[in-house]
Amino acid sequence: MSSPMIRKLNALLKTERMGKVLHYFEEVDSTNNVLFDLAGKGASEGTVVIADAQTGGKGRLGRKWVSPGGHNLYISVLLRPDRAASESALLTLLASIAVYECLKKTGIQAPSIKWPNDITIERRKVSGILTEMEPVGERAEFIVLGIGVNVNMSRALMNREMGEFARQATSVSENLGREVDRAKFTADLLLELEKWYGIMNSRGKSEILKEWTKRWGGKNDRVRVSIEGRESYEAVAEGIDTEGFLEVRKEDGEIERVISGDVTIIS
Ligand code: BT5
Repeated sequence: MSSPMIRKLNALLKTERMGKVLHYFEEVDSTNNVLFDLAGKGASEGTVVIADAQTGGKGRLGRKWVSPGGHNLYISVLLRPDRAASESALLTLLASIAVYECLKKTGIQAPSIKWPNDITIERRKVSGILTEMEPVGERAEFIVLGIGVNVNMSRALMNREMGEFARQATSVSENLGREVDRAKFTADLLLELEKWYGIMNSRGKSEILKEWTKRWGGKNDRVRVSIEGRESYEAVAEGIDTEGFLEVRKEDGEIERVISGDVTIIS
C-alpha cells in the first residue's frame, strides 16, 4: 500500500480508536512482530501496523503467510482487553466476524467462516487471522490481532507464490472480477473491528459467540481433526463452547473440545 493510499485511509477512517495511531511500512518481517515490540513499549489500544509486504508473514503453528507486496492487506491491531489471556480465542472469532462483514460490504455475497481462523469464499481461503499474546507463563497484557487478506492478488500471482496450496486460496478481486480499493477495504475493516470489540465489551462474550455461530458455515460438517502428537480422527462439527473452542462429536458419540489443531472439512 503506497503512502498516498495510507493518506486516503486516514481520510476514510471513521473509527474512534482503531487505527488512529497507524504505523505503515513498505516491508517488514511480520506486522505482528513489529506491533508486539511497540506494545511492549506501551503503545495504546487500537494502535495499528500495516505493511505492503512481509518477508516473514506468519501463520499458526510456525506456518507461513504468503505476503507479496502491491496487492493485499497485512494488518495488526493492538488490543488491551481486561483478561487478555482468556480472551484470545474469542478475539479470533471476533476478528472473523469483522472480516466476514467487511467482505459482504465489499460485494462478496457468501463468504464463510471456518473455525478457528479462516475466512473462505467457496471453500478457498481469502483471509487468515493470527492472534498472539505474551509468552505463556507471564500475564498477558495485550493481544496482537494479525489479519491477512488477499485483496487484489491475481490468480497468476497466487499460482506463482503459493505453489501447491494456490488451489485452496482465492482473493477478493478474483471473486468480484474487479480490483478493490485497499484503503476503503481497510477503513471498513477497522470500523467493523471497533464495532464488534465494542459489542463484546458492552454486551459480553456470549453475543460474539452467538453472532459468530450465525455466520459459521460448518455445523454438521464431517471433519478430520489433527492435533499434534495424536492420531487424527474423523468427527462431526457441532458448535463452539463458551470460550470459543470447537466441539466435535466423535464416532462413539462423545463430544470433544478442540483447543488447537487443524480441522479439515471432509464433506
Ligand atoms: C493463518 O494461519 O491463516 C494466519 C494468517 C495471519 C496472517 C497475518 S498478515 C498480518 C499478520 N502478520 C503476520 O505475520 N501474520 C498476520 P494458518 O491457519 O496457520 O494458515 C496458514 C496456511 O494458509 C499456510 O500453511 C498455507 O496453506 C495457507 N496460506 C498461506 N498464505 C496464504 C495466503 N496469502 N492466502 C491463502 N492461504 C494462504
